[in-house]
Amino acid sequence: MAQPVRPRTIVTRKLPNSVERRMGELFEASFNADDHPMRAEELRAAVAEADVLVPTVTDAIDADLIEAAGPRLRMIANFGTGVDHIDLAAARKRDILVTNTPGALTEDTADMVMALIISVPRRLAEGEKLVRSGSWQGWSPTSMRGHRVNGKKLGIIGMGRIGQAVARRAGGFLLDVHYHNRKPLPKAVEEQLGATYHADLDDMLAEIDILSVNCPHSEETHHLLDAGRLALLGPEAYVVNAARGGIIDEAALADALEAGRLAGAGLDVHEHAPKVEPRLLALDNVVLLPHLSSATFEGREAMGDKVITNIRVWADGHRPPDQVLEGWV
Ligand code: 8YV
Repeated sequence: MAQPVRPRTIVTRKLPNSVERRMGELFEASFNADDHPMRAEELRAAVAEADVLVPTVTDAIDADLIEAAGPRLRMIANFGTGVDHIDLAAARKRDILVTNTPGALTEDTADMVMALIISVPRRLAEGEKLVRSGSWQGWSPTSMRGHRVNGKKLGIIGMGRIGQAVARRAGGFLLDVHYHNRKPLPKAVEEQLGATYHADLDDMLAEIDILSVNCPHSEETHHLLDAGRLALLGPEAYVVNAARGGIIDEAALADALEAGRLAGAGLDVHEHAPKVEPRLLALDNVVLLPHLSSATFEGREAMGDKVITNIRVWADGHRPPDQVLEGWV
C-alpha cells in the first residue's frame, strides 16, 4: 500500500505551536486544543480513522486499542523517547510502525538528574520551604546540614544516551561513576567517562552511595528495584529516578524511606503518575517533581522536529530514522 501524501495524523496532546503549525502544513493533522488527556473512547476513535497517531506518555496504547485500529493506521509516531505505554508486539502484529524521539531530550534529562543528585543530599527543597515559610532563624553552624556529594560513588543503571550524559556531568561534580548495563561500553568510552562497569547489578548496589535510574521501562525492568534490591543500598544511600516510575517498586521505596533504610530519594517520575504515593509526600528527605526532565522549550521543539521527520520520511516511502524495534527496549 503506498503511503498517503498528506497522512491523516491525529495528535493526542497539545504540542508547541510551531510544531503544530508545521504539522498542519505537511499533514492532514488534527490537534487537541485544550490538551485534555484523551479518554479511551477518544483514542479508539482516533486509531479508527488515522494513518498516523502521535501519542505521548499519557496515552495507553495497549493491545486492545491497537486491535481496534482501522485499516488506515500504519504508524505510531510517539512524541517522546520511552515507549513503555505502547504495546510494541501488538503493533508489529498489525504491521504498524512505531517511532520515538531519541536524542532530543538526552541533555535536558541528564541536567535534571544532576539537579536531583544535588538537591536530595544537600536538602535543597527543604531549605527552600523553610525560607518561604518565614520561620528561618538565620545561619547556624549545625542547622540544615546535608551530605557531601563530591567524592561519593554514583551508580547508574542503564548506560544509554541519558546514562552517559549523566556520567559526563557527574565527573564534573567529582563523583566516582559506576554503572550497570546489559553490555559494557567500549573501553575507550568507559575511560573517557571514568566509569566502572558492574555486570552484576546487586554488586553495584552494595557499593554505591547514590543511584541514578536511567534504563528504559519494560517487562524486564519492571520493579527491577524491588524491596530486596533496595535493601542492598545502605541507610546512607540516595535514589534518583528520572526514567520511569515502574522501574522501582514505589511501595517498597516508601517502606525503606519511612524506616530510615535509605537516606533519601529524588523522583521525577512516579509509578502511578499522576498519582503520587501519599507516604512519599509526607517525607522531607524526598524531592518530588512532576515529570519535568524534558520540559524545556528547546527540547519540546526538538521532539516535535523528530516526530515530523519520522512521519515525513515514512510518507516519502522510506524507513523513518527513529523506528523502534521490538526487543530493543
Ligand atoms: C517525555 C519522557 O516528555 O521521552 C520520554 O520518554 O519521559 C518524557 O520526558 C514524555 O514521554 C512525552 O511523551
